[in-house]
Order: sequence, then structure tokens, then C-alpha cells
Amino acid sequence: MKKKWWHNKIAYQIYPKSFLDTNGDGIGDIEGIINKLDYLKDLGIDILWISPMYHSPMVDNGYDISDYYAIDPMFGTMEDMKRLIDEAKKRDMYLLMDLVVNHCSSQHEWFQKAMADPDGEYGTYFYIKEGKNGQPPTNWRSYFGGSVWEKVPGYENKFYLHSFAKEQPDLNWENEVVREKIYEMICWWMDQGLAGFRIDAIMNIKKDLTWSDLEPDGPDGLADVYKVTGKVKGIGDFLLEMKHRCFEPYDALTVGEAMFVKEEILPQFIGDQGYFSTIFAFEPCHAYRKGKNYMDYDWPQPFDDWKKETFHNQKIIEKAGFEANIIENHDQPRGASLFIPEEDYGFYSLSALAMIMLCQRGLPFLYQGQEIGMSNRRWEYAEFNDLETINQYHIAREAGMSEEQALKIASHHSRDNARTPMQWNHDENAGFSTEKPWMPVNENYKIVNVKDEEKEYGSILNFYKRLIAFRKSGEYNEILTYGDFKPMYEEEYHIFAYSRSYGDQKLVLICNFSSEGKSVELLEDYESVVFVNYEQTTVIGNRLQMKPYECVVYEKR
Ligand code: TEU
Ligand code: CA
Repeated sequence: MKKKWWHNKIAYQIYPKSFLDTNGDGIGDIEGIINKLDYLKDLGIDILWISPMYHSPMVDNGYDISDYYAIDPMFGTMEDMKRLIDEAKKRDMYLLMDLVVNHCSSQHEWFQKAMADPDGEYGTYFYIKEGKNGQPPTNWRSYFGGSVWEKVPGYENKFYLHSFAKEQPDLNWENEVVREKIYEMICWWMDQGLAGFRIDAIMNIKKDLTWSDLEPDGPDGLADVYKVTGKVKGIGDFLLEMKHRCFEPYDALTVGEAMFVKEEILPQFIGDQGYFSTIFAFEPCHAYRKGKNYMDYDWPQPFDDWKKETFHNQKIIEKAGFEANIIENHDQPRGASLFIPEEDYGFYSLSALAMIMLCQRGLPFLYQGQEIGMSNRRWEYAEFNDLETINQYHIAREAGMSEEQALKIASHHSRDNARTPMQWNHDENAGFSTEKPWMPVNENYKIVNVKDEEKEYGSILNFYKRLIAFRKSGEYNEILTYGDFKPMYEEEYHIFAYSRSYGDQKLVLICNFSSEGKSVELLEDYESVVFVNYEQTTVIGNRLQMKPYECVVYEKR
């Protein structure tokens, strides 16, 4: 495996609508990001991924783009964007934007023209098809519920395809002209000084062109579209072309949001010649997703499944390349709530989770607020903003659940949990804005906030700083970046442990991820402790006496 500039770095995802509002409209903006670059630098962050800030009607909070060459006025101007790129550069920070090219917005000029004349040139930019027997072309269900097909206004038997919301029509990647326009746009942005892109929903770009129905998997007679996308052959041709045209010339960092990539094809995705630099390691953090709907998901994350998936994932990745590790993002509940039983939430559990994540092999992506321990909030139905959450609430209701049960499930899993305003201080609106924020603030901001945590040595924020500094230190950066990963204590109940080895250096991490004390036999010579979340570790004979959520990294020379 070739070494790359980004391998030993730390990345951080910003959800711009909820990061920091500087002009009092209740919505985060580019100026807010610029304002906090020093904060992020000080935390130890090198790479920033910013969720979409392009011109958008915001049906899916920016993942529906109406102009790829414009910044949405709610975030600022193109000048602000250029300033952000410059300011990041000044601090040796790298910027990734979000590349959303499976679909655009129904407000995009191309789609407007396609609807005006579906049989004309722009009609070929999308998937517009005739229905069959008065029915849509196929029985595929979109990610956000209902058919993937929507009638072209004014036509009885013409439909366009949307894998996500109906306001997010899928772009026709089979059309060379469309691909050219996409590549041109990507290169234009790279020329502005980006380091690369996070690439949205990319497994969906190749469609099953036989347009075959699937076995229905619900009473609506539909079947999830992702049962076909990602499984059809030929996606590699598009991805390689895009890489050669847009990313290779810039030595860009590309992070694919690629789900369902099996072991056999991982080298094609992230190997030295792969389509992307890296992809997110979703399997471990999605271990709770036991079925396709929120109501089928476990809560909280089952420890054993998380551990098993992590070990499996680390093993298969090692052979193929590098992955991007996460415990949360803007599409998930808060890691602090998902991974930690509510009654155990606190410094030790949060710091243990941080250590387990940050000592693994792979590029860590923190999500805004993770570093201060932001957690899920309590919701009323009327407060939900996210279209997926609202759809999932109704699926639970239709399955016979009470309002109360459906609300509980939606509250656990809602993507809105990750989208509440960043908590900067204990003042009104958590210091996010002087006016009412677009999303309700989590009530715990009086305790969980940057300003107060900065002042307290023992806060989770300061712990993250020390942990990141440890990972980046001259002594441990190589081993934590490139060292082999080996599971340890696999059968031991509620112990998460692994070793990292590099040359003749070896680190061992042992964590008691539970609220009860635990005695663990030391399998290796126990030499110097190099990182720990308690003030003291206790070794009696050859046993480590672990306190609740204690996590230790020791070194064997
Ligand atoms: O998500 C792609 C995707 O597959 C989602 O269905 C995801 O699995 C789901 O949200 C998990 O709960 C990307 C973006 O990350 C997401 O925010 C967008 O809504 C989606 O694409 C459409 O652009
Ligand atoms: Ca604003």
C-alpha cells in the first residue's frame, strides 16, 4: 500500500446549518465556520468535510442541489467560500466539500427543462420512462418511502426516477453529456483549492437497466431500491472515469459514502488503484440496524455486534487499504446515545468510546459536537424536521404502534438528533445564534458546551484534545496509523481490546465497556501505560483490575 498525505490525519465533519450562526438568522453560515477554524485547529483537526452548502431549496437540507456553482445565500456568498478555503490553507487544514451527483434538485435548471420537454435533450439527463399498464415502470421503493417513480406533470404515462425524495430526481449517468458536465463541475471546484470530496450516495448511480420488478417486501407491493442499486455491474466504469478525470490529477482525497461493499470487491474500491481514496466504515456503527426500518433497529447499539463487526471490518480493510472510521454522522443518532446506555452516559463512557475509535486503524472522522459529548435530545413529533424521520414515524404507526411508541422509536433513531445546534456555551441558544435556531437546541447545553468544557481539565473536550495529540505524536503516529490491528480478548464479556503492532513496537488497548468493575488477566507483559482515561490503573499480580468504562493503552517494547 502506498503512503498517502492524509493517512495519518484527523478529520471532522461540519453540518453547516447547525454549526455557528453569525448574522442572527438562526442558521449556521460560512462566516461561522471561518470563526471556528482556530478552535478546530487547536482540537487537532487537519481535514474538514462540510455537508452541502450549494444553492438548494433544502428539502433534504442541502442534499438537493439546484445550482452546483453557487453557494446558498443562507450560508453566504462564493466570496465567503473562497475566504474559507484560504483561511483553512493558512492553517494547513484541508477542505472537503460534499459531492451530491446521484441526483440534483427538482429546482435545478436541467430538471426544469426536462419537465418542460421530457422528450427533448434535457429529458435524457434524467431517467424518464413510460409506465406499464397504468402503473409506474417498476415497483421500486425510494429511500424516503413511496415509489421511486413520480409522474411528469402534464403526462399520464411518463415518470421520472428518484431514489430519494421526489424533489431529488436521479441524474442519468448513462448519458455521456451528463457525466461530462459533472466532471467539469468537480474540476472547477478542485481548482478553487479543495483537497477533495466526500461523495454522497454514490452506490446508486448505476441503475438496473433491465427495469425489472422486485419481489415485493411490504404491503405496498414495493421493494427497496437499494436491493438493486450497488449490485448491478458496471458502476466501476463510471467511478474510474470520474477518478481519472477529476481526482487523480489533483491527488485529491475522496471519501465514498459506499454502503454494502463486500470483502471481495473492497480492493477495487479503496486499493491503490481503487475508485476512492477511502470509504466510510459503516458496518460497525450500523450494527444496530437489524432490519430496514427504525422500528426494526436495536437500541442502544448491542456491544457484542459492534465489537464483532469492528474486528471483522478491521481485518478485511487491512488487506485492501484504508477506511474512514466514524461513530456518528448527520444521518445517525448521536454516538454518545447510541453506543452508551443512557444511565451510563458520562466522562468515562465517552472517553472510553473515543479511545476505542481513535486507536483503530483508519482515518477518524469526528462529527461536530462529538468532542464535547453531545447526545440525543427529547423530541415532540411536531419538532421533527427530517423527512426520513417523519416517514419512519408513520411506518411505525402503520405497523400498529401507538403514538407514544412510534415517537420513542423516532426519537432514538432520528437524523435530527445529529442536527441540533452546536453547543458553544451556556448562554441562550447555546451560543449558536442570537435568534431562535432553525432546530431546537438540546436542553443539556447548560452543562455540555465548548466554553465550560475548555475551562475544565477533566472535560471530555480536553480529553479528546489529549487523545488526538497522542495519536498525532511523533512516537505513536506511525503505529496508530499503519500498525497491524489484532483483536484480543474476543470472548471476554464487555471487554473491547485490540493490539496495534508496527516493526518492533506494540500497543495494547483494553477497555471495560460496562458500568461494573472487572478483573482481566494480562496476556502480555505489561510495561508502560501510555494513555488512560482514569488517573490510575490497578494491576494486582498479572491481573488488571478495571473500573467501570476504564480504558488503558499500554506499550510493549
Ligand atoms: O445518504 C445516503 C443514504 O443511503 C441514506 O439513505 C442513509 O442511509 C440514511 O440517511 C441513513 O439513515 C446520503 C446523505 O448522507 C443523506 O443525508 C441524504 O439524505 C441522502 O444521501 C440523499 O442525498
Ligand atoms: Ca446565519
